[in-house]
Amino acid sequence: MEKTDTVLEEMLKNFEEKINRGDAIEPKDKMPDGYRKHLIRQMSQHAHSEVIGMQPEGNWITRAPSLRAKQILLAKIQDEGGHGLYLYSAAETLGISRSELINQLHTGKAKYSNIFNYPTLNWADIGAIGWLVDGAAIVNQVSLQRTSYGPYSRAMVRICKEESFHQRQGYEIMAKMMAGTKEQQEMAQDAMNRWWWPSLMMFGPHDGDSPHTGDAFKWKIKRHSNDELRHKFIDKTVQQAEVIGLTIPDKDLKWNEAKGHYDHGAINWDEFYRTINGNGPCNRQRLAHHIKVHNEGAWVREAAEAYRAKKEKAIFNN
Ligand code: BYC
Repeated sequence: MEKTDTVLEEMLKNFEEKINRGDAIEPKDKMPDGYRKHLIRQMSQHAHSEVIGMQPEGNWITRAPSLRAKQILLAKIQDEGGHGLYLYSAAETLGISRSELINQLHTGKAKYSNIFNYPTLNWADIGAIGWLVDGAAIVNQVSLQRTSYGPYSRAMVRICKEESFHQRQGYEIMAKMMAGTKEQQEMAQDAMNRWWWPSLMMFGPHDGDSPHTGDAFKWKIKRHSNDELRHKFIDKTVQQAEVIGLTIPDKDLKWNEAKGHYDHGAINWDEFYRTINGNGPCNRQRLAHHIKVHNEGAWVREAAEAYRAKKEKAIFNN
């Protein structure tokens, strides 16, 4: 018994030394259960967000205003599916199966980003998603490139390369609309008004109200706090909005010289918690669609598994 405790203490010491040196933790390394669970929660929610995030954009593939816009949107949505797959694979290295991860999504145990529970009402919303939502995601994901878990950090490097193209795709749509007719300008501003506040919520609750931040910093899973990243996003986005003539829908937005960033108005946290707890405008629709498509795709998974089993048998019988 005493020996087991000593072995456990030694394992924890090795883990903490690695974290403190800034070394990556790899799947075969010993890690505390809390670290493993924290990562499964965050990485699976990240993967679910990428895949559920395909739905609001997919709504506009058949109605894109030109062939060029349609090709670009298709490529972007396909990228999001790919990001989900890297992230599910990275989460699986922590010892949880893909089917369990999906089950947690379907039963409401695992969350996905608040932002994908809002509807895409018109083409300007596709611009707002690319510019604001991918813009917010990049700020968060650039920081996560230095997260302590190797497979997550490497997935982020790859994902960030694609996200910056997504952000430019959205900004281009908004810039074009702002250079267009009065109606187009109004559509762009209306989309901005609807997506701005939910985009700020993507960074999670304020630092003092964020229960997971303490452990996340201790284990170097997070490198910047929710508020630090939110400010970074606001500072760069305000300038981009000015360039194309959009107004940020926040009368309290003001440059704070002493702090070196913009102060912003109050975020509606009731709306945030309502949404992440399943009662946003589109939660039920998003989940029902995922469950339906997942069930319809069962035969593909069964066929792939049968093929794998046949191959394995052929290899081991020879
Ligand atoms: N939405 O203690 P906190 C994309 C939850 S997709 C929902 O601060 P943490 C794209 C949080 O989970 C990119 N829930 O947590 C795709 C926790 O609840 P639980 C998506 C949220 O983990 C398609 C509770 O609130 N990016 O780019 O330290 C098309 C307390 O929060 C949210 C990621 O997933 C939220 N926004 O920090 C276009 C980034 N915020 O789990 C674009 C990876 C908080 O105890 N994730 N909650 O039930 C992270 O970096 C961190 O998990 C967060 C939250 C910053 C989001």
